[in-house]
Amino acid sequence: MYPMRLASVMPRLLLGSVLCLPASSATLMFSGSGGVIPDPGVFSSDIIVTDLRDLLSFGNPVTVTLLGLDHSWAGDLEVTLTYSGIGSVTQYVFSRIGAAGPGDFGASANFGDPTGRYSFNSGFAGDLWTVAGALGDADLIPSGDYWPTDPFSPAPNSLSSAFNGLPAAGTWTLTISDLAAGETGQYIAWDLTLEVVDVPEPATAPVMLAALAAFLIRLRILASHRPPAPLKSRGAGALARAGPPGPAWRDQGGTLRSRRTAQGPPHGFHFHWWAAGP
Ligand SMILES: [Ca+2]
Repeated sequence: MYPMRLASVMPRLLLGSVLCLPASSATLMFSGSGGVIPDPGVFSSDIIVTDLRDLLSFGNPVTVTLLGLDHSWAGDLEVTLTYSGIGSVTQYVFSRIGAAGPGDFGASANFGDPTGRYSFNSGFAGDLWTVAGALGDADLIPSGDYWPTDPFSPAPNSLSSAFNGLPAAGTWTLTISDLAAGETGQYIAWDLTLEVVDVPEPATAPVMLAALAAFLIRLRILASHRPPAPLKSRGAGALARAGPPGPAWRDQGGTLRSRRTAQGPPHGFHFHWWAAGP
């Protein structure tokens, strides 16, 4: 029937509506475990992501947050994030803050702000090297939003964009190394925040436009099919005298009805239904 045909193409109509929307993102947050950082030595923690969406292909979709980080010499530490899925990518979160080169012990300030939240994204405005460099060896680096850095440089690095376009699914590993004996620390946990594609990006527009064209063609074909003419009814007595409404009308069957008349009790008669066209 005509209404059912229209219903069958409604999902394609909705697909056409999606075409008009710009790309949008969704935020995923995951937590990994913490622990005591060996002195010297390496502590690592994995987060397994199974979400099937991809990271944004633009901007800075990756943020790392260290929770409860407490260490008595900031310049001892090196932190990296590694993605293992389709290939493997490793980026520095920070490394030996304040150290100008190998053998430099770096900033002596402490991690250990009571609020315990140090967050890193390449788009953040906080300069950890400048903040730590202005503090003494008994001072606490304040929690905050800082940009990530490579070894021996205070400049922002590409931690947050190096994974752009990759599938979120995979193993994300945080590695914290204490590179100098003496002065120790630990952290409680870490958070991984990922911005992923939530609807098709503009890059997929050609494919989606082809689907829209196919939908419009199908809609035009359906529009050329006029809906069936309404059924007409005629009593059996009238049929006996006049027949169907026309030569192209088909008998759709009859039903038994009853009618009360002024001359006597109710009596039954057949009611036939007719449809126009073949
Ligand atoms: Ca140490």
